[in-house]
Order: sequence, then C-alpha cells, then structure tokens
Amino acid sequence: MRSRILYDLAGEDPELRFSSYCWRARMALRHKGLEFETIPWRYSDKEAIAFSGQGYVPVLVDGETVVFDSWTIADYLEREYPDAPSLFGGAAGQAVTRFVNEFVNAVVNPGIARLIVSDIPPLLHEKDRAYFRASREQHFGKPLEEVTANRDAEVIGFRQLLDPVRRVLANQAFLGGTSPLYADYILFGSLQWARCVSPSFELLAKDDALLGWWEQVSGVR
Ligand SMILES: N[C@@H](CCC(=O)N[C@@H](CS)C(=O)NCC(=O)O)C(=O)O
Repeated sequence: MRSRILYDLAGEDPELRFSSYCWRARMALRHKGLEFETIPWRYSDKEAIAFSGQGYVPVLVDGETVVFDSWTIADYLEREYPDAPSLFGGAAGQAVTRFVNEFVNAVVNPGIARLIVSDIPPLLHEKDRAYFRASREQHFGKPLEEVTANRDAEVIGFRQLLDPVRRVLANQAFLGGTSPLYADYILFGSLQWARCVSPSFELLAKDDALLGWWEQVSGVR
C-alpha cells in the first residue's frame, strides 16, 4: 500500500493542529477516503520539509510524490484519485471553488487573524514563539495584543462578512450542494483554526446558523 504523510502545523501540544490550510488538506484526504499519517510540524522545523523546496505546510508525501500548497494538494488528489468521491464536482465546480479559495484566503483568514493572533504564541512550542511574534508583529506593524485589543467589538463586522455564506446555506445544506465538497472544507478550515486557537472566543454568535453547518462538515467520514 502507498504510504501517505501529511506535514501538519502543531503547537507545543503535538495534538494541537491549528492551521487552516492543513485542515483543508486533511479534509480533502478524508473526503477521498485515503489513509494517511500526519507528522506534527513546527515553524522552526524548516529543515524537515526542505525536501519540498519551500518552507510552508501543508506538505503531502504521497508515495514518491511530494506536493505542497493546499490548493495544489486538492487538485493533485482530484487528478490522482479520480474514482474516489470528487472534491469539486467537475471542472466547472473546480473553477468556481477557486473563487471560494481566494475569498477565504484574502478576506476571511485575515479577518480571523486580527481577532485571534494574540492567542497563538502561548500555544506554540517554545522554539517557535519568538519567530512567530516577530514575523506577525512585523506584518501587523504593532504588538499582537494591540491587534486584538478591540476584538469583542470588531467581531461583529467579521460575522457580517459571512452573510453571503449564510444566505447560500439557507437554501442548500452545503456550499457543495447536498453534501460537502472542497469549498466547504476551505471555510471549515478557517473556523477550525479559530476554534483550536481561541476556544473561548465567540467568533460566531451562539445562534449562528453556520454552527450547524460546521458540525455536519466536521463529521465527514
Ligand atoms: N498558500 C499556502 C499557505 C500555507 C501557509 O501559509 N502555511 C503556514 C501555516 S498556516 C506556514 O507554513 N507558515 C510557515 C511560516 O510562517 O514560517 C497553502 O494554501 O497551503
């Protein structure tokens, strides 16, 4: 049987897997019904994935094939395992899913980061903390605690960003239609990230219809 390994971002607790992009790859593998092992990876373990020619996870090693970048991994799995359930529902579905991918990357993930980024350093392995703080503070141009200081007010605007998704899910069970597809896993990965990192922060209001959708997607295979 082909060995399949996913390098997956972890916190100090190796069981804490919080990367939204790694969640996409994990859910795509599950959807395809493929067995895989994960290797907990930390930001400072660049050497461990140097064989992939870059320094970001997820990295999938499928037998002899090395694939990195969550979208490229989904595309690879769809082509390599055409007889397993489709992630996109065909070429047109894949094309439309690209929009979901870019929307979540450009709008949803930065929106979440501004609300939860200060919760991340204490969860990281000690060897990762200084790197994470320095690189993210450079990105935001201020201390991480200042970035999230007003989050209880700012989360309201974030929730509104997801209104188009709520409207779609008022008419169909999943973004993929009657069952979850990769488009669902993209958004799911982002909500998983927040849930893993900031379990007590209410990213979504308690009565948000998206919570029911989240629960159903999390039950995939
Ligand atoms: N475009 C990539 C982004 C992957 C990415 O940003 N991964 C983060 C973890 S969430 C990472 O490996 N960061 C390493 C670093 O910041 O040094 C994808 O979709 O997979």
